[in-house]
Amino acid sequence: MRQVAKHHIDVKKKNANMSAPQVGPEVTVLGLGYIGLPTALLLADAGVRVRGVDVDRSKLRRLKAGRLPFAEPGLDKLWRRVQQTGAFSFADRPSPSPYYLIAVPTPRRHHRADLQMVMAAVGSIKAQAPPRAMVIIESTVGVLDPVEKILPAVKSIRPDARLAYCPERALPGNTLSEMVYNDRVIGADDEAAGRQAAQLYRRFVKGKISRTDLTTAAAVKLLENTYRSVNIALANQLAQIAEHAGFDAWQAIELANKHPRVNVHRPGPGVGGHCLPIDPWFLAGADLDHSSLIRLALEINAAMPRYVAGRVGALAAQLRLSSLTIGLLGLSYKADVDDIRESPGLELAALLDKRVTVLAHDPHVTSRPPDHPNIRLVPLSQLHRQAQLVVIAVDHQEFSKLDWGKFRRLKAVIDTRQTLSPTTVEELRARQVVVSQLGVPQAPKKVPIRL
Ligand code: SAJ
Repeated sequence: MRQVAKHHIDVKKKNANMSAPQVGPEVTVLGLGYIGLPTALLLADAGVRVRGVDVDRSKLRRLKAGRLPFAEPGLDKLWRRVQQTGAFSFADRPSPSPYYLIAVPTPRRHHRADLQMVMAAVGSIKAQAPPRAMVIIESTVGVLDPVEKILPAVKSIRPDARLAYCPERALPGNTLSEMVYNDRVIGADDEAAGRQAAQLYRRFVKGKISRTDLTTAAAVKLLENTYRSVNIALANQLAQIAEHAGFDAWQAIELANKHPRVNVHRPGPGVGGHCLPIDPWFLAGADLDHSSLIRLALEINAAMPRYVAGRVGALAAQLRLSSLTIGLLGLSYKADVDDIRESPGLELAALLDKRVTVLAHDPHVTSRPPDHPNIRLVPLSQLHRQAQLVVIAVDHQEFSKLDWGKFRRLKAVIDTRQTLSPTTVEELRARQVVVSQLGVPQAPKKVPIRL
């Protein structure tokens, strides 16, 4: 801590001394996305001079005009505060810096992380990295990638360049708070590199910073999301068993979770986002022969949108609904975010009969998703007028407060997220609306849960 504080004072002195030679930003952040931008702003807010670099010029123009490219609680306020300090600047290429922090996407290619963008970012530093430059990777990569691929690339910049792997672990929707208060794991190829990276993170991280080697750091990150993926797969299987065996999976999970060593996650219409459907592959891909559990969990979760689509078809047939208009509540991949990447709701819409019109409403999503011709993004009032069957795909807070009396043509509701309260279910059934809840048998036992 002391060392960090001293460094901070030194920097201030340097800035005050107008005759000192012009030095570059302390940190260059490459990739101004969901992770890079908040990290850059937190560093700048902590008094570090930061240059944000992105290859997407339209994003840079947007930022320069003072507009954020995505929504995240607290980001707007932080952004406005940092703008006033002048500590954050932008460019489309890096300049000399003691620290380069890389947070670019790593999409999945077959069973591995596609490192193209990481390698391009590392390559872009090559011409101007100063002695002992520190390269920190936050992007999620395969468990073997830091040692096998990234370290050689960093050492080719210059032999004394240092690498640290500090995987991002913040939850979208709570990113800023988690970036500050969560514990961090830093992997490095030597003691000095680990220490140097930890000094930087200490500027804004209030959680514990643990240091380890590069491969363990990658394994920790992937294990966390794999644990979640496997756990959700268990919940999704339980939901299906429950429907056949005649018990309420949500109640069963809630009661099981009272046990001090049990933490079963929640079932749903699928597992979306840019992490959970992908990251387990980056662990399994290192040894496909010994990762059958991980791969099976991915399969179970990936099959959930089809399971829900089957329910839509069955209900439509049961109710003899022809020229079906479905209301889809929720397009984002999870509650209270605007991100539609790998969204189970979109997958579900794509699986429905092409003759079905899907009227989608999501208070967080404002533009129609590309490549989904059968989806129309509409205001809630249109669902009120037209939807015969409504699928709740996301448990946005707004959906727990809906006035179901306004849905005039409603014949059935499929709730995949346990969003409807028992009272609402009763009211809907009293109106002869069929209510189907994922993980709940059609005629559940009438014994209320007593906790
Ligand atoms: N989901 C369920 N049931 C649950 C929990 C989640 O079906 O009980 C679904 C969600 O609805 C969503 C998907 O899983 O479709 C993923 O959501 P999430 O909230 O589990 O995770 P992400 O992808 O938003 O963020 C995860 C986080 N990882 C962990 O909590 C271990 C986050 O901390 C990571 O930084 C992020 O992945 C990442 O970037 O890797």
